[in-house]
Amino acid sequence: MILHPILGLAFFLLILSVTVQGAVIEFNWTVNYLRWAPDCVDKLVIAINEGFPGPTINVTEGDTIKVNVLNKLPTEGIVIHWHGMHQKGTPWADGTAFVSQCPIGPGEEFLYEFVAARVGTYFYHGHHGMQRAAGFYGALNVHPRNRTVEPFKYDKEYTILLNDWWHKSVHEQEYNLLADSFKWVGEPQSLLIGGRGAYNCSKVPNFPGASSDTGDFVKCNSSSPQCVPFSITVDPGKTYRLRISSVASLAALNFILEGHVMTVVEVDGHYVKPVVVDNLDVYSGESFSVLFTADQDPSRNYWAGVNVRARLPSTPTGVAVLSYNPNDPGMLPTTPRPVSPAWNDFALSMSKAKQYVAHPDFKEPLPQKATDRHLFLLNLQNTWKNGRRWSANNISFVPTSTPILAAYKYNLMGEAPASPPDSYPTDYNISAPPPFPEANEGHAAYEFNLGDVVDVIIQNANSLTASNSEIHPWHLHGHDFWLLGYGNGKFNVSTDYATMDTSQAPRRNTVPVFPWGWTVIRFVADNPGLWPFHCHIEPHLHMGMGVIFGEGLNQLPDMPKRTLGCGLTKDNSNIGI
Ligand SMILES: *[C@@H]1O[C@H](CO)[C@@H](O)[C@H](O)[C@H]1NC(C)=O
Ligand SMILES: *[C@@H]1O[C@H](CO)[C@@H](O)[C@H](O)[C@H]1NC(C)=O
Ligand SMILES: *[C@@H]1O[C@H](CO)[C@@H](O)[C@H](O)[C@H]1NC(C)=O
Ligand SMILES: *[C@@H]1O[C@H](CO)[C@@H](O)[C@H](O)[C@H]1NC(C)=O
Ligand SMILES: *[C@@H]1O[C@H](CO)[C@@H](O)[C@H](O)[C@H]1NC(C)=O
Ligand SMILES: *[C@@H]1O[C@H](CO)[C@@H](O)[C@H](O)[C@H]1NC(C)=O
Ligand SMILES: *[C@@H]1O[C@H](CO)[C@@H](O)[C@H](O)[C@H]1NC(C)=O
Ligand SMILES: *[C@@H]1O[C@H](CO)[C@@H](O)[C@H](O)[C@H]1NC(C)=O
Ligand SMILES: [Cu+2]
Repeated sequence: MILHPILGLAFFLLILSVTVQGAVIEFNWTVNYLRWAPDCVDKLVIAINEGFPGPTINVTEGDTIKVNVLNKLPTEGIVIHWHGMHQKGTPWADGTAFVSQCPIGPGEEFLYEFVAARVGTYFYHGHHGMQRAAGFYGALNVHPRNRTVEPFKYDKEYTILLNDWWHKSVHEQEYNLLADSFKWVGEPQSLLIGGRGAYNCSKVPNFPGASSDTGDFVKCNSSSPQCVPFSITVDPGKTYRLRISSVASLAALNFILEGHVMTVVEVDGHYVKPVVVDNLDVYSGESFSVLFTADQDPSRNYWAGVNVRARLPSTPTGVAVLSYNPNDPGMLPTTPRPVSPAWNDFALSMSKAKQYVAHPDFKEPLPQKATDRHLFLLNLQNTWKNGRRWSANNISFVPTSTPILAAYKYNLMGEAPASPPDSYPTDYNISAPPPFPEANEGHAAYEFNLGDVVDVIIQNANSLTASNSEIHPWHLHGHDFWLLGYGNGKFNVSTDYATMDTSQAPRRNTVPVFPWGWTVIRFVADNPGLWPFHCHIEPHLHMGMGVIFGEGLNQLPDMPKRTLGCGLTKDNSNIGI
């Protein structure tokens, strides 16, 4: 076709404008409980459109995502957080209960509408109480308009979510964690790949002759089609992209493809300098793309496996099948299940995490200096009456019944709350349990002006248990930050900046802090809104391990009325409508 030059130009501009605007992709979701047996044990899961895990969303960068959510849970409110989406101009659509909106009540509908601005591997999940741990999650892939711009090639892709799984109800877990008689959730019963695991039914009490009279009847059926291992089918010689995210409630996971090396090419939606690995640490909240080539003996199948690291594991390896056998794709390998590196080799954990740096062709310039402030956030485990909490700078986050975004937008915070502290006592000994372990409760935001460049130093410390410190993956809403570095011990501003090579700083939305160590991130406060920054471990967040960053507080966009109606926003005169 030969186009008239001017018409041709018009045609080109038309295409360009379509490209920039993107399409509107609409979904209608009904959220309800579903009896399901992800690991062969029958349980109630929070399902979307009667499916578990929730549907994978595939859109193209620049598309507008519209999700109509109908909450059919009989007695609970819900919200959906779009993990990794920046929500620029739509902070109300971030999907955090009592931060960005009122929960969607039983029987109510809600419309999320936002732009999937950046390419990458993401996911979505419930962000009210611990509903994510009840199975309320799914994958969200944002594809490039033109695949040839990606710095790698592959033939086909699979998307898999990794998760840990408990048989105890999430309500009981939530209650136990905050009760005066604190009770920990313990280690997971199973690990799921693609929503599937396999509990050993012989371990279920009284099975198979169990009766419900004792009240602890558990139905476990190892032949249930719901717990057939996920299968990744391959053609010999082809290259595959696996999009992997961890929606784990607690566990730090390690992913392995038996007999195959993987090349990590994307972390949290950003291309990284390719790294070849034998196994992959995946912390809750992180997303990776890895490439692998089906270059092994095609006469048999291989395991994909996932193990717990960073806590003494007591959960069997979760498995999927890497299948070269199109006739019987589920045929289980006869080889031993994959083994991961020692759970407590934290030096290895840190060196693995340090491997991921920005891809040289996709580096985004790092603001050279923090212009606003250095925020030192001390991770602390605290006592609370007879119970337990976690805190950041000694404040344990407790939301109120008024969404914080609305509270700032409509001046409902009441008496100006004391700003949370920027630091912690300089003589604090991070190697010893807190000498005065009480914390204070709070929900005030750290306030930033638009354009501020902020460095956050997340400082890990000993928990209440002697000689114990845990990994915490911290996730920032509304942004990607630059990851400046990791280190051991107490961060020293005058000496430790020099130890960090920031020339290839990757951008991320989630980053771990290692035991007794520190992690430094930098971000630009360029997104008017109220953005949680929190540990992605569900029980830790539930116990208060998070803060709120408030940006451009005098330029907050209007919130649709449907996000309001709880707490002080029940009174229309408060919000001027
Ligand atoms: C969603 O539901 C509305 C109202 O019933 C309907 O008009 C629309 O076509 C549906 N969209 C999709 C994608 O199913
Ligand atoms: C995609 O990008 C490649 C390389 O940049 C270019 O040659 C090709 O024309 C592009 N395709 C489209 C449909 O824009
Ligand atoms: C989305 O893409 C994944 C591969 O990454 C694929 O498995 C899935 O079927 C796709 N889902 C839809 C609804 O297109
Ligand atoms: C399952 O549990 C039973 C009872 O504890 C044990 O004898 C058996 O070896 C277990 N099977 C596997 C595959 O671990
Ligand atoms: C276990 O599941 C299989 C497959 O759905 C079914 O045929 C069988 O009846 C189930 N067993 C029990 C005890 O429910
Ligand atoms: C910090 O605590 C550790 C562990 O209790 C102890 O060995 C060390 O001496 C303490 N350091 C200081 C400076 O008090
Ligand atoms: C935390 O606050 C409590 C109660 O106000 C206080 O006793 C304790 O010293 C504080 N700890 C730190 C590390 O600031
Ligand atoms: C930081 O390191 C410098 C140089 O070694 C030292 O003088 C200073 O005391 C250290 N500061 C802290 C808070 O440890
Ligand atoms: Cu944590």
